[in-house]
Amino acid sequence: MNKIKLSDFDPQVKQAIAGELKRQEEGLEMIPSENFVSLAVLEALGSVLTNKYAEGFVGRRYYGGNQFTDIVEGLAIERAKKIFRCDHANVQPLSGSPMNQAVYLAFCKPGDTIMGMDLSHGGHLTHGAPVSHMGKLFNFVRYKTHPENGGKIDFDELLKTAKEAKPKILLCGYTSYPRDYDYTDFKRVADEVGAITMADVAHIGGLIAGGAMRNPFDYGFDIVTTTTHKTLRGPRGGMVLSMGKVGNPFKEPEMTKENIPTILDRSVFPGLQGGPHMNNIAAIAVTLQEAMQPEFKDYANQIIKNAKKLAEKLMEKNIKLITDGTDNHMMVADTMKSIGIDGATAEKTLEKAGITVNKQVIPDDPQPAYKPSGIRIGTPALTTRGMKEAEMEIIADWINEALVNWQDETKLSAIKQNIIEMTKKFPLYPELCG
Ligand code: DSN
Repeated sequence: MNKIKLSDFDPQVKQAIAGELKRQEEGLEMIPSENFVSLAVLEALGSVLTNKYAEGFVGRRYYGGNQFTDIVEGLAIERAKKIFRCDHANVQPLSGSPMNQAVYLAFCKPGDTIMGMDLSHGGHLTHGAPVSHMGKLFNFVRYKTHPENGGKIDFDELLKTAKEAKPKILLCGYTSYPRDYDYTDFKRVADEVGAITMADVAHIGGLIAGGAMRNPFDYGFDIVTTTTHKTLRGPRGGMVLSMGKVGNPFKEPEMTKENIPTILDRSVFPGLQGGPHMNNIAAIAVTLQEAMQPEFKDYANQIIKNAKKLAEKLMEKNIKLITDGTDNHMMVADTMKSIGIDGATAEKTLEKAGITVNKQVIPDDPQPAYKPSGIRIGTPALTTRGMKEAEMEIIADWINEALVNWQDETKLSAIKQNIIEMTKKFPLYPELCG
């Protein structure tokens, strides 16, 4: 076995990791789907649990030697159930896409209909974008929002479409939508057409866990999926949460609503995945323990306060935001309309100034996806560093100044220097530096 330290054995990888740590330390991370995990989460992720095969479920594995993996997976499941107030949690999905795929494949046959939000209006690739495998396998019927009307969904229209389409699953959830959903209306429509209700809260899972946004289970939803690495602030992973009776996953259950948890378990394994990543599941257990602490509530609420302040200040500077504001942790800015530059140029410009965002399509974007009209901006990672409204006001100034002066390299470098100074006051991992 190689017993040499990473720095001696593979300095190239060691240096790349050090470079990434410095980049994270010295920049403003404002991609809404990114965050910084704690050292406890990193410790679990880098643990010997990565060595273990654990195909199967707690107490029912296909391999021996799983007494400790059973402990960590059991803890993750119980904590997830408590936080999200549901009957069952499957914590094995490797990330966001497989977690959603596991749900579709559990209840739908090829060609069956699922309704989800249009990609350019905020839906995710796995919500049926035609370029995704899911979009090809199933008949996705996409609904849209009214971005100039506060981003609302017209539920009379949705009901009419649902009656015609007869979806097996009515899915709500988003990846670039700055508003909350009306779960009551979704449930009403789903009940009228006999569809399963599914909410993909990948982005806002941490906001729900911290009580800062509503929990779809409180509105009678059947299934909720969430990633663990966004606002929930854990390792990369996914969870499928559900209501119903948990049965033996090795026995094929009847296709009833009551059996949803067992049907989902079987869909994740052996349906879709093999061995779960147990080091990741241990890190998810730690993440959920963190999410149960009282300070996590403050964190979740502060993310939204920061986003609202940032949105308000950007709009004051005439930066056009889709739906004119935000209810959650993110905003989508139409840089084409506001400054006359596309999202790819805006993303590059901000990167030169030390701010990381991502280019983003806006509803019914006339621009191509690789050069869309906007950018997506979020506050979870900066909130983890301890930044509050006062910092958001300064950052709004820098974002605006950088975008307006996108061709002025001197100005962009000056902003970057200011950002490096600011970030020193909000150290990320002091224990890992120096
Ligand atoms: N890539 C994630 C995001 O940035 O929102 C979704 O998969």
